Amino acid sequence: MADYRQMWKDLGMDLELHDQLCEVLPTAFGDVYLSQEDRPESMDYYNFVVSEIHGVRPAELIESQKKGGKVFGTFCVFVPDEIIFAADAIATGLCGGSQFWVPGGEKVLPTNTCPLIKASVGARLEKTCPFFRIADMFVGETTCDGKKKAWEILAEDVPIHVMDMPQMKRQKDLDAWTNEISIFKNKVEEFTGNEVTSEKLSQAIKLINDKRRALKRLYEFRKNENLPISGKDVLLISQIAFYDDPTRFASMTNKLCDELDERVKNNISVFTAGTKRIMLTGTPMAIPNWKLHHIVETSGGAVVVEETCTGTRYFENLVDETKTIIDEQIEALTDRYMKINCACFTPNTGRIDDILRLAKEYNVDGIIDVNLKFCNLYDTEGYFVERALKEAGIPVLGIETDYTDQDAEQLRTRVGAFIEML
Ligand code: BJ8
Repeated sequence: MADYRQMWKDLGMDLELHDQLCEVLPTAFGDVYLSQEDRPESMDYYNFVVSEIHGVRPAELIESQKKGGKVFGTFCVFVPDEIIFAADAIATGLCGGSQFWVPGGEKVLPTNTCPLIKASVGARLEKTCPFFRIADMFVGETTCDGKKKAWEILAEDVPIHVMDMPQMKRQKDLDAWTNEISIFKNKVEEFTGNEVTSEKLSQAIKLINDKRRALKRLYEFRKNENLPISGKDVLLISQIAFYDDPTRFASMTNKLCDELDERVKNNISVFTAGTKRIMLTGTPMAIPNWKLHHIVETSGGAVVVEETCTGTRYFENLVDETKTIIDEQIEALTDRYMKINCACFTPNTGRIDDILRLAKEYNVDGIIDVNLKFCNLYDTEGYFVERALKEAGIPVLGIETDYTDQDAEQLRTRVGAFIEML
């Protein structure tokens, strides 16, 4: 990796602690990713992005700040990136996916908070992630109680704007979300000094839709009987989508898809015939959380689709590109975003419909309902998810886990037994 120490120092990072993180990541990546055989050559790009994860992209963000640009850090797929890019600013996902950051979060949060929240707060407060140092403003949302309260703690350290999420999807809730997007637009305009015009918003809608189209194209390959790419690799790509430059990301992902087209023509599969096709559903898997994919794919299974926010919920449904008046464009954003079925809504039956539809589309043999420890929303909703799957005759395994390796062996046994019986 190139030398970024000066940059990290200038960002006020804790270099000593950060060195510890830099030591473990390459080994973890090597074990999980580079050990795979016959990976598509175009994965080199994503390998490079990970190897320079705290270097290349942070340097680009700092470059844009030097030219007067602002960077917004986000934690939820409901925050409309389109508004941010339309104001000539940059959005970057900030969710923490490493156990390394959890103890830092536990210093200020109750232990029984989900690891995603603890890691995100720890990464900021312990000064060990450049993205958390660079973001000029954080954008939170009122999705779950843990996040809501965590924003108040983070707000003591960094400017934060919180979007008020409706809890239901009645017309008045959709109107409320349209209003929230308008408030957010005003905030972003004020903070950046740039107006979000309808032309700019049109361009940004197209920009983010292009990223969604690239991801959708990638996911289509996973419907094939012969799988030209592993689930682990697709997870990595989805995780990188949250912080890479959107134009470059779409172009690199389309390039990879061209290679996958060739693989499909030549019947190349990275799994042996008979490998069981597994869907994961549940809470998001923020980078570098590769735990369950790795266990599944080294236990006789292939992950073929994720009904998660680092999966289909991130890219399904496009924003209508035909609107040219700002109010209508904002309504189009509401239409698209309110189709995301997160467990923070009540009721959330749309998610069950999604899972059943995806199970058919991707021809899955079994589903693992995986939830981060202490996520009350997804854990409770698991009751309906697992019942619906049983009724549909689809085998399901419910799992609760965190970012530690403590349960890895036990999970391996349970996942192995589940795949065995499919
Ligand atoms: S739209 S899933 S990204 S809220 S896992 S922090 S819910 S306690 S991440 Fe999410 Fe938006 Fe929903 Fe998606 Fe809370 Fe649960 Fe933790 Fe969660």
